[in-house]
Amino acid sequence: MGTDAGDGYEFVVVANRLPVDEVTDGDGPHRWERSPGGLVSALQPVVRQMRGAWVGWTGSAGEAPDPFDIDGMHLRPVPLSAEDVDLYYEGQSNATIWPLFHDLVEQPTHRRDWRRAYEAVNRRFARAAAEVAAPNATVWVHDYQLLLVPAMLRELRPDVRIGFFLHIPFPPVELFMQLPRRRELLQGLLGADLVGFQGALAAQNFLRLTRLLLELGPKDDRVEVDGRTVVARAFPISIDVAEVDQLAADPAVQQRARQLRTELGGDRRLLLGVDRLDYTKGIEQRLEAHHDLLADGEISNDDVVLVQVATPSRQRIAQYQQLRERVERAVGRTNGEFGDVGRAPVHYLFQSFGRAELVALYLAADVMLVTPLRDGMNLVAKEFVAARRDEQGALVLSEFTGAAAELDDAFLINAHDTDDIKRGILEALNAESRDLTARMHQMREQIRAYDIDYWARDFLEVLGVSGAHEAEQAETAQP
Ligand code: ADQ
Repeated sequence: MGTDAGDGYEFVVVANRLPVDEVTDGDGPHRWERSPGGLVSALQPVVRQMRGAWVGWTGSAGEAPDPFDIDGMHLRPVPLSAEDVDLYYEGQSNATIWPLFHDLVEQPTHRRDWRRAYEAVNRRFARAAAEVAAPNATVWVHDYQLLLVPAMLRELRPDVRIGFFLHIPFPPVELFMQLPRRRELLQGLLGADLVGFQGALAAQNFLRLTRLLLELGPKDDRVEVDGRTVVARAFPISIDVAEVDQLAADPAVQQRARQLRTELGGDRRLLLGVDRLDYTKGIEQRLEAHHDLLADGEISNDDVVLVQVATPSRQRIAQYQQLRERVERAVGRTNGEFGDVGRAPVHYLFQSFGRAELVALYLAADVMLVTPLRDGMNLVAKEFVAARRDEQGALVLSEFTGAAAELDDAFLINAHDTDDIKRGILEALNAESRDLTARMHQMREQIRAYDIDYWARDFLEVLGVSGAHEAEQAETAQP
């Protein structure tokens, strides 16, 4: 495979970001490295086996580099100007659709120029996909930045099979109705043959809207549009369980976990939060619950420490800057009120960590706090479970995550109710080791059976891609 093959590629993934990061070592030339993460490692074997391509943005504004091949994938960069990044990405995607699809946890902004840019950029992605796809190829489009792509692509290339997967929640009907140009968005998705969601409720919301807004007649898990059938179903995403499990078995990682515990105060119980710094993740609610437990005397700084890791995210958007300030104030307040010299109740780390360090933190934790106000799935919860080969550790998990539907042996809480978060934390801290083992055992069975490979295979099989399964098996069998 060189650059764009004359007859195109049989399998094409379309996502806002390409599966690579640009790295520069000192003054040397830049190069591309495959991005870490379950989605990329799940799709790569399929892409490779099926002579596949990936269409997406490099993450840097300006001209796009020429198409290139890496790790058996053909990459087709789509350019975004600085203005596109402002309007399409930070505007319409992350300040309109993101908050609205997360149940208005923050107020969305509606702007005509953002919508226009969103449409123009979606068209650019659809054209790029149309150019690289072979006759009758399969194209798999991802996520809320590209809701219009399926219909645009179908118009350009009626021969291809189109799948779409939404990684975030799909809102209830009455919230979706608030969106300007709501019909176009729905019609955009209906360009696909298969629309996948994280949960069954999301698929139902979507199908109900086709009746309300477009007077179609959805039935069971499908709806007829222009003589075609569109299927809408849940495909709960997962993680590369084996990768996390292997890291957790590594003696160096286990040693690091012990070291972390000692550094944090030896005998203190460790509460852990790991999130992108996003207002959907319920970080403030978690900090408030922890503060109140200290204030009520239910826990003490001598016995319990909270480590909150927050990855910097979308830092140019005002709501994210304000969130960061509020979180830092809350941490300062708790540490000021309840800290001792040399011993803080909260360790706050505004940084991104490598996989091994993350797994060491999961292993060191007594209680993992996952308290989003709304979350499509939440992979951190699944990573924590995958890391706990010792079948110890407790997971406090918000009912408003997709993960709660599968991990119902967690300590489930209502993240909108501080008292309920407090209850969950205390129950988790006071649970007997036998109870924790039973719960963790169940949750580990669940995620081992339904890992990221299962997810990709299931979606592609329903989409009618033969060979996806074999591709993964062949990949696993390789030495
Ligand atoms: P996100 O909102 O980004 O994903 P999540 O599912 O929790 O949320 O995934 C975050 C990932 O980033 C995890 O793999 C985690 O390990 C990593 N991470 C978090 N903090 C980190 C840190 N400080 N350092 C290094 N890595 C860190 C969106 C949706 C989710 C859905 C996923 C996948 O919002 O609901 O689960 O897509 O579909």
